Amino acid sequence: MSVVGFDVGFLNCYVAVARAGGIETVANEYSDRYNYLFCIKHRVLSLLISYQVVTNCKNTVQGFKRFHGRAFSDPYIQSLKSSLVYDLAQMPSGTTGIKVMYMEEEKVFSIEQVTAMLLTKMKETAEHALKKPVADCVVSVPCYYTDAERRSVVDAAQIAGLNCLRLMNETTAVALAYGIYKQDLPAPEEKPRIVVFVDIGHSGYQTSVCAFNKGKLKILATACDPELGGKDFDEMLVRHFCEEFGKKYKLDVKTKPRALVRLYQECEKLKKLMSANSSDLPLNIECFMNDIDVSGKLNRGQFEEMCADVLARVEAPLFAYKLKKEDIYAVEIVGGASRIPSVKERISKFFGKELSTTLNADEAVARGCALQCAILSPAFKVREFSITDAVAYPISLKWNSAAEEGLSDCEVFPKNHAAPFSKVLTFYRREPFSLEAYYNTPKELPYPDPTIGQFVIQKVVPQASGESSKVKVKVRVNIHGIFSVSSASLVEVQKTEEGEEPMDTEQQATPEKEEEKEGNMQTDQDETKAQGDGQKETEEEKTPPENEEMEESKTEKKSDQPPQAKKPKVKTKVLELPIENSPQWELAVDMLNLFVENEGKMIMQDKLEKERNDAKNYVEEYVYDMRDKLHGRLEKFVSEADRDILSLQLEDTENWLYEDGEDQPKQQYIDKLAVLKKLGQPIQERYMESEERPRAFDDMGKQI
Ligand code: ATP
Ligand code: K
Ligand code: MG
Repeated sequence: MSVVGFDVGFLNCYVAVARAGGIETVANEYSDRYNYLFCIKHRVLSLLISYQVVTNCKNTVQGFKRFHGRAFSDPYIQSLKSSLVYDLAQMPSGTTGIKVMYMEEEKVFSIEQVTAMLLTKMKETAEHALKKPVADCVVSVPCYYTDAERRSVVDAAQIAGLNCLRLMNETTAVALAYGIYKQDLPAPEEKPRIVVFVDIGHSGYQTSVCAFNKGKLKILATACDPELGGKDFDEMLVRHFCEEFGKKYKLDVKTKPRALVRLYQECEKLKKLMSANSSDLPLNIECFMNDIDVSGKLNRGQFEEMCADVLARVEAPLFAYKLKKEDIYAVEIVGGASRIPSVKERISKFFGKELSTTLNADEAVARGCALQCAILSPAFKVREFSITDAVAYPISLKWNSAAEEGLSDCEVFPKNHAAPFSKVLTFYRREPFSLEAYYNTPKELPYPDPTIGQFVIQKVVPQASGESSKVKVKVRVNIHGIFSVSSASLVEVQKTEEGEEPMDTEQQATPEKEEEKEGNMQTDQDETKAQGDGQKETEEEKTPPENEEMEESKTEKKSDQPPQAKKPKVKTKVLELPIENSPQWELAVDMLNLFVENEGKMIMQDKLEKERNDAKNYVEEYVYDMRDKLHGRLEKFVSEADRDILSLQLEDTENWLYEDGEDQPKQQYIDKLAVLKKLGQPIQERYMESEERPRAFDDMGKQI
């Protein structure tokens, strides 16, 4: 059982693990920071330093977080295509893929595969820290992610061999990291403590209003701008310097991808410097384009002026909240771009409150995810804490109405409805029928397609009497925030002998129900009680629908009405109905399996590549080490002639490493090393022997 949280950011990723001492974020092998840039060339997915990004930019993928669950033809994808340094391609299913060179072959990887590659790397980082295999985890997603985006990330986790216990909304993760250690939260029956959480990262801006009581948190509302983040400030700076360098040096930066990548990097650095400094700051790039060195300068005042339009968008989503200043206990802000002074100012002014920055702005999401994983893991003891999230966009169902001719629809989950949550709807049908789920506020969606999916309720048959059957359909938003039609059942009425006690007591037939409107939501079944304990939630899913129970409670109410005996006794039987689920952009099972298999192969290949690289490094290390020592402590133990031979060999090998030997199979390096060692080993042995001799003598002395 592993307890791991992954913050899959647009630019920066963080891994948090639970250890005996509590939750901690762990660094990858290259740096204390994660970066989303990675190179697929050999898939030794390394954290790349700037020049590598520039020199291998076509194979260096980044910023693909928003490609999940989208058609290649999606206007968002199409509009981004020209500004990306790597190529995109259409998958056979119509979704988005990324075209790169892998093992010297051109390959198109689906977005799920690319995110899986990243998760594989993050998984290795966690395994390295925990010194054991990792499977169970919680993965973060922006709270504005739609159904298709979420399903795509769940698939990516599966491809990476992870068991994602929950996709956690980023601000909810932050809320958990904030609340779980607080000792002074109001008692359950008291007025909750209201805290606003803001996460402004590189690509997106998310805010949520959260109510805390002892042992629980409930997200009351969310408001976001999926297109506002640090990148927009970079964009303004890049635009500014492109213009300036155009005038000053007659350079058309936009025509040279490599130059543009460098300019983005330098502008991001400048932006960060400006957060701490309001005076003039320089921007210098050597050999920028056509061998020209460029330079410019900027101060915070000028920066804020050129970013006025971007800054104006900070308040916009917040107007959705009808909060009074005195109701808010704190406004806690995280995310890299929350460090921009003018961003902070705007938010602070809007709420009329000083901002609170008690959490680590970079690590809070990953920590929250690890905490949620710990709560869901039966193997880990943590304080009970229940988490209720909110539905991001209102979800409706529509269907062909049997009675009314034409389409009927009904909103099943309004915006900000509690999640996870299940509801039961009742239909009266003689034959199979289909439901279409969709987001009913397409304008609010950061996504062009409001369709969630088609769900066909199969094997519906009329009653023996020829009447329509009562069909109960359970719809739910699950722990990942994903909508589904989770079960359907048909209530078969079987008349029994009058006066006979029904054996498997279901409920009394209630003729007046036939008049009920189709799609009537009969009972809400609150799943939030099951929160805070993953086991319970999973068990609940396995048991048959709670229809009987809920019906029974209805029958109980009816029993208040006296003349019950006059009704004929009836027996009913509940039949489970199969459902054909076709969520939008769903990854077909055979494709998913193929991707899982391919990821496994690539992991094996990574291992081979790592061994190959290690073998190469050993040669390199040996060359440098021996060269130093031949003129140092080994000097006395080698004849001049032998030393010259070995020196020449070392030099040849070094040259070879930089030329033909740069990219060779592992065995070549092993052989090279063997040749060198054949010459070097005897020298080292003579040296060791002379070192050991006096010490052996010493030891003997001690024994006496
Ligand atoms: P997202 O949440 O959108 O998926 P992310 O989680 O990768 O993205 P963060 O790591 O929270 O994003 O933030 C990265 C952004 O914050 C970058 O645009 C970075 O330039 C910016 N940033 C980091 N530090 C500072 C700073 N000191 N001043 C200004 N901006 C900063
Ligand atoms: K992050
Ligand atoms: Mg983030």
